[in-house]
Amino acid sequence: FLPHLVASMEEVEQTYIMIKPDGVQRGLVGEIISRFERKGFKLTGLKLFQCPKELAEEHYKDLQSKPFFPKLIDYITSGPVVCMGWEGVGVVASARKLIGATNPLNAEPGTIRGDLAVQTGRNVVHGSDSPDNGKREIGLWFKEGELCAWTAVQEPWLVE
Ligand code: IDP
Ligand code: MG
Repeated sequence: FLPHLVASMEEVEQTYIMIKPDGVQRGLVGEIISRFERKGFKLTGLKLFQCPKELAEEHYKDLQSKPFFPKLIDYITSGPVVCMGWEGVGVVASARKLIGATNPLNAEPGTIRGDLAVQTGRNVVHGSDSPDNGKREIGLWFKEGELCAWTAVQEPWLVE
């Protein structure tokens, strides 16, 4: 292993990515996971999960006052979601770019929402909006022992 070729720990971030119930129902799980894999990020946690209402409300607590909040909670709890932790240099902002704009009609082609979704209320995937929220959300959705710290053999070929 070549530690001198690996990015300093400060540059390495964690983000919480979730395939929403529409993504699972539409059979897009593999397609979405592969986009983060191919980019070069490292999966640290992965599970299929039926989200309880309380957790959905906690996750989206900043949007509590929005008129669409009750519908958002119904949507997120309407079927299983795929919960993921992803790690990498700049992973938080990069994942948001891979995901695309909140409204899929405004999302660029080549992004997940731009290629695979139509409406804001069915936009197939979530990604944390800051490194702090990445840590917070991973802590919210995963229990201790559900995450793996591991070394990917490709790391020195991705980060100098
Ligand atoms: P983001 O997912 O791109 O970060 P946020 O503004 O954080 O977007 O909103 C969280 C989620 O709430 C969106 O992904 C979408 O599912 C839902 N949402 C946001 N705005 C609307 C709206 O105007 N109508 C219906 N759902 C919305
Ligand atoms: Mg958001």
